[in-house]
Amino acid sequence: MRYFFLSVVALLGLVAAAQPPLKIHPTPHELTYTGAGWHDLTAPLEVKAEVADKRRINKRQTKVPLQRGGYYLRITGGEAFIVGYDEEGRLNGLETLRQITQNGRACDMEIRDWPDVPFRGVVEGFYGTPWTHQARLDQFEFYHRHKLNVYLYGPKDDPYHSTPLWRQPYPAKEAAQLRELVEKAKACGVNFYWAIHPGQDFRWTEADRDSLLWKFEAMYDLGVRSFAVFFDDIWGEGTKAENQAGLLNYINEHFIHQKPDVAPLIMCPTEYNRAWVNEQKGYLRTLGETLAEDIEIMWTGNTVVHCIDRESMEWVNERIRRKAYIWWNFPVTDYCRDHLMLGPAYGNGKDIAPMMSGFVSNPMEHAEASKIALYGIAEYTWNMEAFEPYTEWWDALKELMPNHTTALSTFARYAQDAGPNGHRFRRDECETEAAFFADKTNKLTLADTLLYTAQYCRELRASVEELLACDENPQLLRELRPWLLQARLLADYGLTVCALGQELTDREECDRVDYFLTYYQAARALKRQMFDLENSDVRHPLQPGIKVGEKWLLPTLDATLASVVRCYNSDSYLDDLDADINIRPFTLKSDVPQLASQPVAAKGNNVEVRPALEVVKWPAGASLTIECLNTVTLQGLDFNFERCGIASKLTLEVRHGATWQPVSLLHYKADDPVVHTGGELGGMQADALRLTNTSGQELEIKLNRFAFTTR
Ligand code: LOG
Repeated sequence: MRYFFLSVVALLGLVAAAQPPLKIHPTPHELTYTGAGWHDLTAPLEVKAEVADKRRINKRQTKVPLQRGGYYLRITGGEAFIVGYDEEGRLNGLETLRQITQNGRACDMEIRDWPDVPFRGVVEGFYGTPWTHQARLDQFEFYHRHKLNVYLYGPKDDPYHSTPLWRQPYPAKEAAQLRELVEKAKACGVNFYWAIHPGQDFRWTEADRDSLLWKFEAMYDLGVRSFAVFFDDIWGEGTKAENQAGLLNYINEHFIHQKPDVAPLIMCPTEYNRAWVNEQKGYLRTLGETLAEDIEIMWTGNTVVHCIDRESMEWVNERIRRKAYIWWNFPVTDYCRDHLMLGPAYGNGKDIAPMMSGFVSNPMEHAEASKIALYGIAEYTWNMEAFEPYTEWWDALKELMPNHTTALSTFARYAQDAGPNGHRFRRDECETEAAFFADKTNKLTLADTLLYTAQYCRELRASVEELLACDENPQLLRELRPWLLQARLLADYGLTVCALGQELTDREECDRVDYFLTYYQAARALKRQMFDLENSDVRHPLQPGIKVGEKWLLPTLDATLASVVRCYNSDSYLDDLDADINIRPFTLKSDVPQLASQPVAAKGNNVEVRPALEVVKWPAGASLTIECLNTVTLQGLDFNFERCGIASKLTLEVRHGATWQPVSLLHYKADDPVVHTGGELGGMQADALRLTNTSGQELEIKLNRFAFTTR
């Protein structure tokens, strides 16, 4: 009898062990199994879900964590009991229960759970095409499933959020959509914040103050109950700390506090990162001292795009006299639109939860693809200790494409980095392979390199084919498509480079036709196709190109090709082939630090420097130079630095041969910031162009556009 009993227990244990480990996302803080194992649910659990009575927590509720969003969940037999510390906690508990039972199974257990950071979510705060209405509705469901509770609406390119139309009401269609969004967010347990960005043309007058309040009232009527004011990326009058604080305190007192159901105000300062802080001016300290205590202050870290650690939190919190509300500029790609950021959300300190009041991520304009990072961010902000970036990353890919996860992961490993960019924010690409190749002690021979890279390229090629033809998650595939096409060419290029190398190593032994030159031409042709794709209509109009594998695979292949070609050249008396087959028609050089790594792109006859989004400080005497690979004939040139009257402060010169020749600059109208060139430019031959700040003073500009056309 006893033996029988033991074996039943052992069997039950086995059954329990045979179950896949339970994955609840984000990972709960405390989970205890109290029963023998998992069992099929023959009937739905009987669920009782309540909110704790905070004045007198009753006996059944004693285990609820006393924290915003916290909940206690118990499953016993056919019953589930949930108590939330608040309504949010109750919803969180219900979501956990849904995840536990989603496969029609249950197990007796007890969970005590709460978020590490009270406010977690997303700030739609990027430049470029705002998310669609449908994408936003869908995001809120995703946030609900991942216990994210904040969404800040602040797309820079919504004219009613920013200049020029922030004073105007939304047209009927947009208003109706916003109303629907607010309702949907509420149903999903997400606080919908509506942000205004008035600082570009704000006049510190009562009239403008009232316009702002009036707009908030109008948004309140649409259902909005949470508000924010953003003062980022502006200059001049609008940036004064005293004025900003005065205005916000006024709004706080006369609007926020007047409504019984409105959340605390959030503001984004002008000096929103440490690199821009001018200690003498004391902007941050003034905000810290004068801004009402209950107004939250956003912060992006040590630079615009940066990971956050303890030291940087201490630094800012001391100045603003409150816990910073983190605006993390990841996975946003508006400053590197030719790249995707599909990698894990690694890099932030795991010991800083108590030092922040909120943490929101600024995503890519690709809403579906952004979920890869958001998945990890949800985990990080809920349970920092348990956060494993690569595990969450895999789980995210699996949620997005359950049937093609491996293919998606292979592609995503080459689409993680931002490429060279003004913010100098870089991410890993194929970290294990890259480290293996970089480790000199591995003594990789050319044959090894060819063997490994051919393998990687085959895998990439196969993954891309699988993704291009699959019908899972069409929205994601629409977003990824230009980069998938580029990855296919990259993989083909890699395989061609490997064939070329193989040809070289085989040469001596065989007497068959030598295909070296054929493969060499094929490699060039693939480079040409990659270049053409970047300049084709597949790309987004604002995108300077379409880049994948740019950090590790492509340079590795280029280096392999170069060494193979040099080797061929050295023992061949027939040819002297070019070892660098990259097509770089224009390159940019600058001693303006913020512009030094700004890319320049050519599409047909149009050449354009990638816009920089933030305010650029251009030192006196510093220049921006564009070198042309081949001499070009200029047709026209214009630029917009968002500064009226700036033409007289800059000098444009064109070089042909050894001499620099000046070109006149002018505005067509006094109130139009666009700078045009004089008639002499058309027809000029150029090897290089140079624009210099000859005003004798530092200039603050916005690189909205710098473009020229050739004949
Ligand atoms: C903007 C933001 C933009 C981001 C990344 C903040 C506070 N403001 O440089 O709209 O998406 O950087 O490019 C910003 O980050 N300006």
